[in-house]
Amino acid sequence: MLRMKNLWLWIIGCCLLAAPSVLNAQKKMLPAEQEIRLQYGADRLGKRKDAAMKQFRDHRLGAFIHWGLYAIPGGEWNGKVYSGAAEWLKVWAKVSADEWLTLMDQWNPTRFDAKKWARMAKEMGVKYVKITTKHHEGFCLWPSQYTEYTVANTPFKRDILGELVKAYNAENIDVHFYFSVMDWSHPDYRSSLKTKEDSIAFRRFLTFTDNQLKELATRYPTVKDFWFDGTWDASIKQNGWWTAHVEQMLKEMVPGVTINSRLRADDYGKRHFDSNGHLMGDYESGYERRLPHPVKDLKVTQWDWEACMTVPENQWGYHKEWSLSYVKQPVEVLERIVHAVSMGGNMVVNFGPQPDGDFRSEEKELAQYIGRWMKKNGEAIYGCDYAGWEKQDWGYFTRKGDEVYMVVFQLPYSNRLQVKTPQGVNIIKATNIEQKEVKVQETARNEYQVVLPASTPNEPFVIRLHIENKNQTSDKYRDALT
Ligand code: JFZ
Repeated sequence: MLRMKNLWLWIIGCCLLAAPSVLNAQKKMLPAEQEIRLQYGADRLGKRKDAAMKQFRDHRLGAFIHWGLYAIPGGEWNGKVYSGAAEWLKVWAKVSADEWLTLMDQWNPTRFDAKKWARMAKEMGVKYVKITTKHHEGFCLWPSQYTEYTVANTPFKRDILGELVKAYNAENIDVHFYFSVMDWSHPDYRSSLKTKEDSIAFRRFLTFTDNQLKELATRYPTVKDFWFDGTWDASIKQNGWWTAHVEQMLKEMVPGVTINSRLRADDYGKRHFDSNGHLMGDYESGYERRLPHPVKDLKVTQWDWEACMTVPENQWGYHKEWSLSYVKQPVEVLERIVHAVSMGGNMVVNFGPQPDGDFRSEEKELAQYIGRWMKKNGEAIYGCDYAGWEKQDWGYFTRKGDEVYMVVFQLPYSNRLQVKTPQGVNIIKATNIEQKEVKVQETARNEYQVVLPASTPNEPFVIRLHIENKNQTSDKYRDALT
C-alpha cells in the first residue's frame, strides 16, 4: 500500500516537473506557427550585415537639419508667438496653404554658405547629416520639376540641397534625406480616404511622391539614406503596399541605401514593426526626443536604431524664442549621444538654421563643444556598440571588440567606479584616453573598482578597459557552500 502511494507521488511529481518544460517548448514554437502571412511585412529578420549598413551603424553620430519656409516667421505669426514646434506654425496659427506658401517670396538666405555648414559639421565630428528635403509644408529645398513650391521659385533661386550634398560629401560626410510624405501644399493629399474621389486623388498623390523620390535619387546619387516622416495618416496606413514599394524602388535605384522604419506600414496598417513583431525598414526610428531605458529596454540591442533629439524641448525648425522651453546644456546633449551608443543606437542632434542661412550662436557653441569632446574621446563612440555589461551609476559602457569603454558622467565620493564583468571576462588593464594606466582592483569574482586619480577631467571622460575572455572562471573565488 505504502509502495503504491509512493509510486503515485512519483508519477505526479514527474508530471509537475515536466509540465513547465512542455509548456515552454510549446511557447517557443507558437510564434512561428502563428505568424500571419504578410505581403508587405518585414523583408528580413535581424540586422542587415552589408558594408553600407555597417557604415551607417559605425558612424553613430549625425546632425539633423530642419530648414524650410517656417524659419522665416520663426514661431511668430501676426505678432503672436506660438510656443509649439516652429515647423508646425502653419497649423498652430491656422494659416491656409496658399498664404503660407507666399513666404517663398521672402526666401533669401543671403548668408547661406554650404561649405561653412560642412566645416561646422566636420568640426562637430558628425559623420552624416540628415537634411529636410521637404517638410510637411511641401516646400522643396531642391528644384523639383513636379511642383512649383521649390527653391527655384524664390528670390534666392539656388539649389540648396545640391550645394549641401556637394559640400558635405567634400568633407567626407554622408548625406541622408529627410522626406515628409504628408504634404500640406498638395491638393491631392488626403489624411483619410472617405470617398472614391479621395482614393483617386490620393493615388495621384502617391505617383507624385514616387516621382519626387525618383528625382531625388537621380539628381543626388550619393545620398546614403532616406528618413521618412509624415506617414502616420490613415490614408498611408491603408496603403502599406505603397510603403513597401517605395523602399524597394529606392533600394533598386541607390545601392546600399538605408531606410528608416517610419516609412512602413504592413498589410494591416501596422507601423514600424509588422503584425508579426518584425522590424520593417533597416533601422528603428521611433526614439525621438527620448531614449530607451538603459536597463529595462535592452531589447533594442537586437536591431539597428537611430534616435533624434532637439536641443530645446520640441523645436526642430528655427524659433525666434529659443528659451520658451528648457534648452539642454551641451553636456546633456553629449550624455544622450553616449547613452544611445551604449545601447547600440545612433544619435542625431538637430539644428534649425536661421532664415538668413546662418546658425544661431547657441547651436554653433553646441557644435563646438561636441566636436572638442569627440576629437579627444571619439574612440569610445565611433564604431562602438552595446557592451553587454551591467549598467553602473557613473555612466555608460560602449565597446569595440576587446576594448570596453567607460564613459563617466557622475563622480562618486568614494573615488571608485564599480565595474561588474560578465562571467569569464576579466579586466587586465585600465587606461585613460591618453593611454596612461589607471589603477583597477579586483574586489570579488567579476567585480572590480577603477580607482580614480587624484584629479579627474572637469568634463565627462573615458576609461578604456582591456579585457580577456576566458571560458571558465578561475578557482580563486569559490562559492560558499550553504
Ligand atoms: C515629426 C515632425 O512632425 C517634426 O516636425 C519633426 O520633423 C520630427 C523629426 O518628426 O514629428 C514626430 C514624428 C514622430 C514622432 C514624434 C514626432 N513619434 O513617433 O513619436
